[in-house]
Amino acid sequence: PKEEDTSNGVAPKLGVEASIEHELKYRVSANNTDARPVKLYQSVAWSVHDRLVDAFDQTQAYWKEKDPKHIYYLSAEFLMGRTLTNAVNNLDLGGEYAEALKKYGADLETVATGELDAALGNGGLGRLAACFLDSMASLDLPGWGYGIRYRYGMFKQGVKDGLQVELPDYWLDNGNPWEIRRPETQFKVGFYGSLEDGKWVPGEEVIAEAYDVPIPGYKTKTCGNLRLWDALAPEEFDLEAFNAGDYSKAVEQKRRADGITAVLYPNDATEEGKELRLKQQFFFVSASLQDTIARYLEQHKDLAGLPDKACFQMNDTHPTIAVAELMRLLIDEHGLSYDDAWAITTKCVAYTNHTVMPEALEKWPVRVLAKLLPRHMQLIEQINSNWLDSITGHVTAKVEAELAASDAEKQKKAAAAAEERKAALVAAEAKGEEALAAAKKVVSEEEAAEEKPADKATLVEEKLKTYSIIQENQWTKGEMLVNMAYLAVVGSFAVNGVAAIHSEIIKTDIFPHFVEIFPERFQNKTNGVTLRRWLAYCNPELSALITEALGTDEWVRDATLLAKLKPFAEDAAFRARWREVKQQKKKALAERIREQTGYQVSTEPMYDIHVKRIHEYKRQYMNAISLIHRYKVLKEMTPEQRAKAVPRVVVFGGKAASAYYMAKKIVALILSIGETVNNDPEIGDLLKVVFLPNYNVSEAELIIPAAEISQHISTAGTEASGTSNMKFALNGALIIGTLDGANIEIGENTGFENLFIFGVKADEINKLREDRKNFSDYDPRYTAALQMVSSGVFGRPEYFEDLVASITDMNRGNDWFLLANDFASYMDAQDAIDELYRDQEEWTRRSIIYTASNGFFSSDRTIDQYAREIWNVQPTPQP
Ligand code: 26M
Repeated sequence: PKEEDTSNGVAPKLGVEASIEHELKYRVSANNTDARPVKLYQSVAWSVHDRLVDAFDQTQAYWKEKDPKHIYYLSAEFLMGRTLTNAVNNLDLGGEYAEALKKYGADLETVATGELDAALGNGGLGRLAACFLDSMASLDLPGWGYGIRYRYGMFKQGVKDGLQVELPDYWLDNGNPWEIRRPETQFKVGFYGSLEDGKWVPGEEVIAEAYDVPIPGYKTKTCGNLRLWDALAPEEFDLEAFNAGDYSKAVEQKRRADGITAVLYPNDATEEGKELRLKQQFFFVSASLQDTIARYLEQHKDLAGLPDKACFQMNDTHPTIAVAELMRLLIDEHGLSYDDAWAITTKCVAYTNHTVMPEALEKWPVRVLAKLLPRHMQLIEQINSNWLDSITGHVTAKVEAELAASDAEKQKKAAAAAEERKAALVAAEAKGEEALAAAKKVVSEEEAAEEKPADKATLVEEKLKTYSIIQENQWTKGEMLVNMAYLAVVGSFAVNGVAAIHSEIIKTDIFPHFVEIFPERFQNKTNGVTLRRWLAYCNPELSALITEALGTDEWVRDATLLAKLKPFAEDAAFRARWREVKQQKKKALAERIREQTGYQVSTEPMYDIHVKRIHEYKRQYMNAISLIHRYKVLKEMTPEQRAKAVPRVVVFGGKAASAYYMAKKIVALILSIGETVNNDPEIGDLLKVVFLPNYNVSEAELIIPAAEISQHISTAGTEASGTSNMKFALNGALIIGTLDGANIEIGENTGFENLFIFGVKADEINKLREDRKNFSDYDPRYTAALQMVSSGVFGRPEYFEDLVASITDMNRGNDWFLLANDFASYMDAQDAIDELYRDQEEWTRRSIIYTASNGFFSSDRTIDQYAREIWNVQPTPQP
């Protein structure tokens, strides 16, 4: 064994080979002969862990000494996936570990599969946070993530009797080598209670205890931190209660604390409004802010300087209670005035919006907030009333301008109406007594109904309500709600969307009145993905080819270098090798499909992939309907025609939130279509429809490199950005998509002629929604396909009845996501795909162009923009 290893500036006591052996014997208690895959994984992981800890300690000590401004990324979700491959390669130890593992007849790739995914997130938002941590460390930016150490992450999806089933995610079962428990870092977090003489006396307290997850940068000495909080009862067994014989009270406290960090809410894009969820949010936010302030005060005596040392980025509204909690800590715990505290808070906090779906925008009932966090509710009221005061002048001027504009108009209208009435009376008088009396009645009714001159004060009051952070529930009159997005905008110095179109939509549709007041606050930061995980490590074969072509692997650090691949698209020999890699990845996916579903799929057909959370707005359902049509067409073909058809393997993956009724039916429909199509001997390899269960980060790493076409077909204006579209493009999969989210910017970078774009545009949606089609006007292919569902071709017609009604019945959904409007152009795009696939040279050429064109979507670029344009945080590498 090598005795010393100095890579990464770190010199662990044992070399790689010796350390694996050591961990295997002493930590995992296995010997070479019974080193089963999981045990081998654990030994390797612990060996890597030690190296990470060295890098971590050195970085954190360096940053403490230099005291640069830090970014704190507050997020209820971090969807990390597996760590081993990423850590080994970021530490640049891939070669050494591969070498050391030969002794066990193992390779890193296989050993890595012994790790369970850390799935502490739902989907796009959580995975984005994980990519950002990788980029922050890789750019040497002083930054920490702050979140929750859920004991159960995203549920495991199974399939039983053609339906999704949810199983618990025991991710910590085999221990977690990637975290370091910090029993010395604990903070009290209070809930409930009352205000006594203005001071909050919590009715319940829990302890937040830190766990640190080191985040190695790519080939840099920097190792960042993800600090996750666990909840403990104040004393695991409250001694007083125990001594007093109140055993059950002590147990109850422990149960309550455990509940806070027990499980991730599996809702992506629907707000549940559960008190426990708010408890989770406050729990991690309070601990994170207390922790930051405590560390700040170790080196500074005056909190006035906090904005020069700390920025809190709120990942969606989930951590928005930070605005109120930072105010409370500054005022109640550190003695600042309200105004000073507000000045500090609004220089420290920034907010990223990730969705425009109304049902996902968090609005907490005042009643719930006031009970759980009475002091915070009081502060929010004060923030709101100061905010409304500050804009009353603006709103009054606006009302006056509107009144003035409409005044002239109104006077003219009123005069004309008076003239008309006069004429009517004259005409009626000529007809006699009876007619005159009737006309007089009409006139007096009209006069009574005539618009009174508007009362300015009332108008101002009405308008002010639209700016208010606290609003009446539009469904449940009388219930007051705190609009968390509004609180976030008012409390932040920067607000951003996550793709160009989305950042415009939030300005025009979600926060237009805040844009009037703070136009400079609104920004765009188009999302990105880490090229380490999503190209270099998940697709080493393609990466090797890229590196060979470019003569350097610098593109892993500097994604703009990928552009240099473009000329290789014209090189037939290179294209052949590119195809060969894709073929290899398709083979691996086919193997996985067989393992997971039992279906045998050929590697010859086009691999068409649609993976993401299941949601009506993402329109997996429209894809399913198109496949029914494809099946029907294939069935109707003669054998000669079939011989010329372009075969496809269509793979779906994605979880439906457990309570999302329609999403679950969409999963069931896809499974049913697969069952029918895949077992139809007439169809054979011409079409396979596969639902791959339990789509997660690790499955994505296998699926994405195998894709030839990927689907991003949300109703225009609904998908904030999408990030898998970027991963697919970088792995050379072509895109079929709508003009939505980051698809647009991918089109701009790749050339729209290289994408299969279809469907209506975002600015046409509102009009189309008002003006819905009649079922009889639908495309006949669409109608026929739905008819097949209703008539039971795929079984269980009653079960699918609601699903069909949701897009055909005015009173039951009314096709809110406009499948009918886009179906024909979607089918045209599908035909164009088939046509292009016949020309494999042109297809491959485009595939290379995709990889070459999309370096922009590296999260390194995104994070660099956040650092410069929002955070004002500087790279601080160790010398
Ligand atoms: C709400 C209530 C309870 C539990 C969870 C939620 C919740 C969780 C996540 C609500 C919304 C959530 O996320 C919205 C989201 O994932 N947005 C996605 O963010 C990505 C990263 O910016 C974008 O790429 C996606 O387009 C966007 O849908």
